[in-house]
Amino acid sequence: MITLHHLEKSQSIRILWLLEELGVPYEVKLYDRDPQTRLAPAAYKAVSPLGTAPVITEGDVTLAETNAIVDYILDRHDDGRLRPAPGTPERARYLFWFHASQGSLQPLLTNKFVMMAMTTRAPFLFRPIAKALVGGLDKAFFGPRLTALLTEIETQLGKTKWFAGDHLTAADIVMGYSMELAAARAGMDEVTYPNAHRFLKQMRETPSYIRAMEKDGKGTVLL
Ligand SMILES: N[C@@H](CCC(=O)N[C@@H](CS)C(=O)NCC(=O)O)C(=O)O
Repeated sequence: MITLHHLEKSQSIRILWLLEELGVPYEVKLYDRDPQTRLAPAAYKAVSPLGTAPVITEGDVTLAETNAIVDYILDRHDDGRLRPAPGTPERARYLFWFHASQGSLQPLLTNKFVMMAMTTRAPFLFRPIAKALVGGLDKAFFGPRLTALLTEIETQLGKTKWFAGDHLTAADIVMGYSMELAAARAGMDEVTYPNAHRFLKQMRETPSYIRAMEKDGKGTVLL
């Protein structure tokens, strides 16, 4: 049986949602973040090869990296519902959003968050320098890339109910966490991005997502 090692307020929520959506038998072990560093605790790092969440174990297999875990689970437990078949119009959209989530959006959001934390945690005298540096990086690199992605998200969700089409797929499951993060911390507001917020509402009302959130018990985004 799959064991999901679930770190609170982390990307691991996607795996919990996926397992609930598939109705696969699984076990979940809950871990709190280290109260000081807000990183994964030592017990978690002992399980995860990269020290990061999510990670699953099943028999001799230990697997980290969100999208590797999603594909591993889908390979065994999905009949094609959550991963559109090759050759269908949904397939290209599915592949794009499934990979854009972990290849582009999530790294941009994580880097932005780390940079913001740097400005508040830097020693007092260095804070103005840190702020100027981070502001410059954001203006030249992170800001434009993030805006381009959020604009593309808004356009896509203006055309289709879910990211790949009319039905929920694993692309929505991986995008979901990043969308919550973008709304909470990266300026994806309801006025500029109404379709994105329509997606978030729809996701939060999905029964399998509600069940995952109940098992998680903490809420998704680290603030
Ligand atoms: N690319 C990795 C990123 C994993 C990652 O950075 N996870 C964060 C949780 S949102 C984490 O483990 N943070 C705690 C830590 O670094 O100790 C994936 O998709 O699994």
